[in-house]
Amino acid sequence: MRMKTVRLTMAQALLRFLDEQYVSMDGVEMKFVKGVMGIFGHGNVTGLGEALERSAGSLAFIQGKNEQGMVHAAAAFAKQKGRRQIYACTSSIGPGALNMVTAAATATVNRIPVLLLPGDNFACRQPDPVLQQLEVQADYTVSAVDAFRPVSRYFDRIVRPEQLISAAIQAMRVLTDPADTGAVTLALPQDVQAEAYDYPASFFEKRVHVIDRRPPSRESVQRAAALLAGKKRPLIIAGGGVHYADAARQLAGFAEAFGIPVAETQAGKSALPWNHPLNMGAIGVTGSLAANRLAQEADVIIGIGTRYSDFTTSSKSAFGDDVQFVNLNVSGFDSAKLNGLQLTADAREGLAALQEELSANQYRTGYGEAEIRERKAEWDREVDRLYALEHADGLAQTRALGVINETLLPSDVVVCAAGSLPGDLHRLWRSSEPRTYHMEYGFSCMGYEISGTFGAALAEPDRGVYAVVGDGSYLMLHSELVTSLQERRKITVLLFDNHGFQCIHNLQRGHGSDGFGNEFRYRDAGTGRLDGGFMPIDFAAHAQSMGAMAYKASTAEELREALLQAREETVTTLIEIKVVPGTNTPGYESWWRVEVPEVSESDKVNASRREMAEQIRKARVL
Ligand SMILES: Cc1ncc(C[n+]2csc(CCOP(=O)(O)OP(=O)(O)O)c2C)c(N)n1
Ligand SMILES: [Mg+2]
Repeated sequence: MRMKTVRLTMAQALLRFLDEQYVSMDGVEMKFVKGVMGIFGHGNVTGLGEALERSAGSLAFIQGKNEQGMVHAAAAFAKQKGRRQIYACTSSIGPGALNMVTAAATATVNRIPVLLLPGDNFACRQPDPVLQQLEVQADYTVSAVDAFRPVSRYFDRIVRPEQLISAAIQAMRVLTDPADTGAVTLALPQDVQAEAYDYPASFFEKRVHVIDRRPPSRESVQRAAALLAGKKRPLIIAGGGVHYADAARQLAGFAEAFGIPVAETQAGKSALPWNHPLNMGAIGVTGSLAANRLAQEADVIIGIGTRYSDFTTSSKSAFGDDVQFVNLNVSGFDSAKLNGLQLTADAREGLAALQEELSANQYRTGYGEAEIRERKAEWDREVDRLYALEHADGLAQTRALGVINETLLPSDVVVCAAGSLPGDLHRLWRSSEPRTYHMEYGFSCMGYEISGTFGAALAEPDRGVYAVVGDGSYLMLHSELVTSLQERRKITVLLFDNHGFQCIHNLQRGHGSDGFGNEFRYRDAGTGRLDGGFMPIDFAAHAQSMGAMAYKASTAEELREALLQAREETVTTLIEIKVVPGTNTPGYESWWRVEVPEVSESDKVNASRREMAEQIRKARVL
């Protein structure tokens, strides 16, 4: 009997395959690929472009405006969907492809699935060099697309149409793997996209990929419980894995069962509501005083679904000398960090098993009756103070955030990534529901904010979705704002205008500099440097010129009013918020290692170097 086949081009076959992929988690099935985002060029328009035009099945097409922004949007969509649905992204060759690399890395660092389909040079080589071909003279097998290798969890180049079969199946394996997911790149040479093949019909049958909940081993649970048995001051650090495993409720139950305080990373924030009695708030460089002090005093840290970035560990200075770590993580790579006891498992499964074991052992912490309550109350008062802060020169950033927090609905989603706002939001934002705090802080990639907000809005048609973005990030990449208008998918952009890259300006001045090259000032004719007056940039007019609604606010009252108006708007809306530079939150007993010169003409730099050396002595290396 002859195998049934379907004659399609490689690009047509790829789309037909993608349209038949489903995931299932806890018995709930979901279509995996929602659609394709793309920008066409000669490297994909007649291949994948033709397939999208004529045979995309149920896959939606969204036109990107900048390849980086488009991939950020796709990643944010997947993140907001709990990694259970994606958009694929197609680009041309050369610059179009390379524009996706930064966003590919952002997705991979954050463990978010995105499928990238960059066009590639002709496999047949007949027209070489095709327009935009990188001619690598020493190794002709290398093309621009090889730049995706280090930022991809899976990379493949389809130089014959039948290679698609194994590549597509491997791509799906990685995209749906809870531990190993990230960017998956299938490089598609222009000629091969258009080449036909008799694909087996079974390749296009519906496939359901089960996202397994990896259970912990009996032995590792017992060892973790034994380690915890003698510990009196445990602290839980909740990371993004809590959200991806839908383990927020399990986490609350676990913490409550034993009275263990919880601190949240950027990715873990909103796992517990802000006013949960055991939620001590943010941990690390951008942490709260309550969480950072408890971390210093902890005898054991229970890390759940965290990568332990330097921002979480305050460059490994957040903890006391004798602390031990129990690391519950679905990724063995992460559970091995900080010399911890490795409890490699799904967060929900691991928490359930550990809770059972600790209950059987009648585990108790040594925290005093009122201790946790008082520390939390002290921090809440500090947030209240910063939310109410009045400033002689105008609106303080922390006050603006207070107004926004009080005015937004509890179900609204805030999206942010870089600048001073992630630190302020981590410390101050009061989230009431899981997944309403969408922070990209694995790569902290400027440009994610507006693109990501558009992607999150695609995933959340029934909620308000807000970009919280600095003027610097806005200037760097705002192109998908136009796509949000095109798709009639409203986003609200809260643009904080503080005249520059102010978090870096702060960082610089905190390490011996007088300030250099970070503010949006004119070049001064006298000094020859960028220390003239601030540049007046009308962000509201800029957004309006693209078709958005726009408001301006420079007082708390104007901001509240603008937010209420913006809520009523049906199209993408920007609020330009003028804040006083440098009115972001300070650090709370934390340290971030930034390397200061060993020799300098400046006494301030030399003093900063000595301080750094002192801090390094106190930090752990392991
Ligand atoms: C793509 C990218 N380039 C550079 C940086 C380094 N960086 C981090 S924050 C920042 C300045 C951000 O300025 P703005 O968005 O205005 O925020 P502010 O700090 O003023 O609140 C820079 C340059 C980065 N994170 N991402
Ligand atoms: Mg700024």
